[in-house]
Amino acid sequence: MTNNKKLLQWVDEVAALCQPEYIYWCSGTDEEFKEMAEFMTKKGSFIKLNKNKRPNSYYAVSDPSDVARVEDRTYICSKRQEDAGPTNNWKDPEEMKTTLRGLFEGSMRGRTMYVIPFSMGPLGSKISQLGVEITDSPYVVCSMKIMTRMGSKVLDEIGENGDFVKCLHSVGFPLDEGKQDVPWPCNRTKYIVHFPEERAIWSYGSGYGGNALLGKKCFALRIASVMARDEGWLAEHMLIVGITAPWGEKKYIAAAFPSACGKTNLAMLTSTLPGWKVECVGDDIAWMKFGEDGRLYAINPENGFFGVAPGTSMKTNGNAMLSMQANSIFTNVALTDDGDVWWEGMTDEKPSHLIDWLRRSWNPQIKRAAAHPNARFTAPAKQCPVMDSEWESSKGVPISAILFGGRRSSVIPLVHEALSWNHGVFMGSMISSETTAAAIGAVGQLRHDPFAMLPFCGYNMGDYFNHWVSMGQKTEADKLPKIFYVNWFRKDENGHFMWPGYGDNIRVIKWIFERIDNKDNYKEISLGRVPVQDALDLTDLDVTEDTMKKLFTVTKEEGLREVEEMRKYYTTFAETLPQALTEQLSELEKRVEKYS
Ligand code: O2Y
Ligand code: MN
Repeated sequence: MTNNKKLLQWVDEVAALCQPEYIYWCSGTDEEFKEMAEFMTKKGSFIKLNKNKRPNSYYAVSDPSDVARVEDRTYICSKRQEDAGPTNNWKDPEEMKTTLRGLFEGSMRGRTMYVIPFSMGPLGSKISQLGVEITDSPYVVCSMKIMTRMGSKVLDEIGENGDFVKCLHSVGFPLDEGKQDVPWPCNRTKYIVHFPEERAIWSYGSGYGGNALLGKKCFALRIASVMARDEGWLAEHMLIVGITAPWGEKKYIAAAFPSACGKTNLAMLTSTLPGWKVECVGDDIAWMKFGEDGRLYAINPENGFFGVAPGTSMKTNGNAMLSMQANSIFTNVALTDDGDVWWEGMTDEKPSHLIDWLRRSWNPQIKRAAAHPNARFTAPAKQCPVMDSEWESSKGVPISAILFGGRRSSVIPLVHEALSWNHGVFMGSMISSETTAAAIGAVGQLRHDPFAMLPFCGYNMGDYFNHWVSMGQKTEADKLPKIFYVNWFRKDENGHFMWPGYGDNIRVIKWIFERIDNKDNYKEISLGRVPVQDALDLTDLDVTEDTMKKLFTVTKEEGLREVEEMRKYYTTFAETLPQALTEQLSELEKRVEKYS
């Protein structure tokens, strides 16, 4: 237990408001996970998977209305509306608290209230941060055990006087007299609310992923981005990997892609170039601080992966498949007749019979998908066969390059390098991606997603751009990571992808590795620096010279259209847009004229 007065008082306050039947302080042990999972199994919320196929692993399906993050119900309740900015939903914090108190009042009746102390990042690291999630969902407890370092050891770290981020969560389904529980309790009313000045999160009505596992998007991105702005560091939606060259030299890179652009695949890439190796530090979030040597050091604040299952296979991401062989939770995938899981894309041949995510009998003649497109696996990071030896380093890993990218079928080259830090910040602000079936809404529409942070920035995006510009002034230019923009998704005139992607992306990373060392193997085009002919290692790759040329072609019309689109988008940020970015836009326009 704890003597921390602030924590004890908060737990009392929440209990008085939510009126649970019991209060349980989570110890974070493996035994506790098993007991909790058995309890969920008895209740009908979990199905235990075949232990010979997936030991200590469980299957859950959500309510069909609770399947993804709810961006339109996500709020940044800073005191001033301008601090939330034009891209976030905002409400006055006091008004919002009144609404939320009304919803949370009695919301845990008949349930157990779990207190989960957790650390984002390795315990004891100066870059890590501590939080406590109070929840009425045992599914959240089991998932937080995988996704964070949690339990008694974190209470010790918080100590008698330590601070922590308050994360309050309720599924909003009280078990009043006579009311029957359901396998996936939730509420049609949903609120995912952040109070950045108070460093607090209140989440109501959803039990799913980013809405409920509050350490992830809510804390590690929305609240942490505010902490990072205030304290001079970066909390980013980025994977982190270590790249080892055949001669043994290693460099670390971080990369930001919007959701559904293959971040987990890049984080665990199996190289097709002999001697080149990729190892994983993290697949979704990076916290980066300057070290004493003036370089940026990154940690992965998470302890597990919450990855999209559909499309993941031994061919596309064998390391992810191996990470989830045991001790994992699967949500909204399909169940096989022998007690294992399956999803679209897992195998070439579909099983002859399944129970789909809506608990209906399924066979391959049925046209609808057996797994939900946003179905997830939750797996411990330490089970990934290619975790980097430094992935839990307290100091973090030194970052030599930052990659931005999106899903663009035209215009954006396979890779281009920024001409300066500010040009790199401009490239981050320029990220846009074509939507896929994994998200609600029309497919193939271009959505701006600056720094892949649009749904995750806890403050005004214009101020966020300023923060990035200011980070470039905190150290010497040659100590800053070099910045690149990649696009694996360019299509030809017949709509076919021109670049093979997956393991072959190492060829692009090899060029980036060489550019970090200032190898003179580039030329300048309008958008930035691209590889000169033959600088990309295409050994044993079946891509024609013509295709390679097309992968780097940006016509004058395309360039000018991009400039116009950015000029229009930038008006969103009005006077908060840094002058440095307006200048970068003018420079780009001049280069489009010059190079076309
Ligand atoms: O739909 C959700 O709740 C999950 S979203 C998610 C999960 C893991 C990593 N990234 C994301 C994302 O949307 O970027
Ligand atoms: Mn993500």
